[in-house]
Amino acid sequence: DTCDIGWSLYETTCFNISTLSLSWNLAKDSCRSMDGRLAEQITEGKHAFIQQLDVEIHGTALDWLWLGGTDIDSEGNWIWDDSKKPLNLTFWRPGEPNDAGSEDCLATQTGVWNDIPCTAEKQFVCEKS
Ligand code: 2F8
Ligand code: CA
Repeated sequence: DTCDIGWSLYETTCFNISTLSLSWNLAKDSCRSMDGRLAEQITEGKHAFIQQLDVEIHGTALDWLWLGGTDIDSEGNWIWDDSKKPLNLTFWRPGEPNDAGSEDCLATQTGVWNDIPCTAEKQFVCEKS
């Protein structure tokens, strides 16, 4: 198996970390426009792979990266947007998710998750088979 240029293979899935920073909704659209989706159904292995890719690209200049989770439809009920499945395994930083202000979209940084405002403009992780 191989991936397009700029995408990296983990198991049977190709991953890309965007150079653009976009709101969560536009990030979702961007992944879909590439026949992918925001990364979701995160396993231990996928989580570790994304973290490693982030460090390869950004070194220590890390910021939150969008993943495909949201509780925008029902506060506190986190789902993967594309598959509509509930989050199974989670990597919340202690104290998260806290909906501080209003935070309904899932982001990852240095191996932990946080809910942040969906309007924040962040780089994002797309995946495609
Ligand atoms: O203390 C945790 C808290 O820190 C920030 O809010 C002050 C984060 N907000 C953003 O990164 C936009 C919260 O998501 C986080 O819970
Ligand atoms: Ca938060």
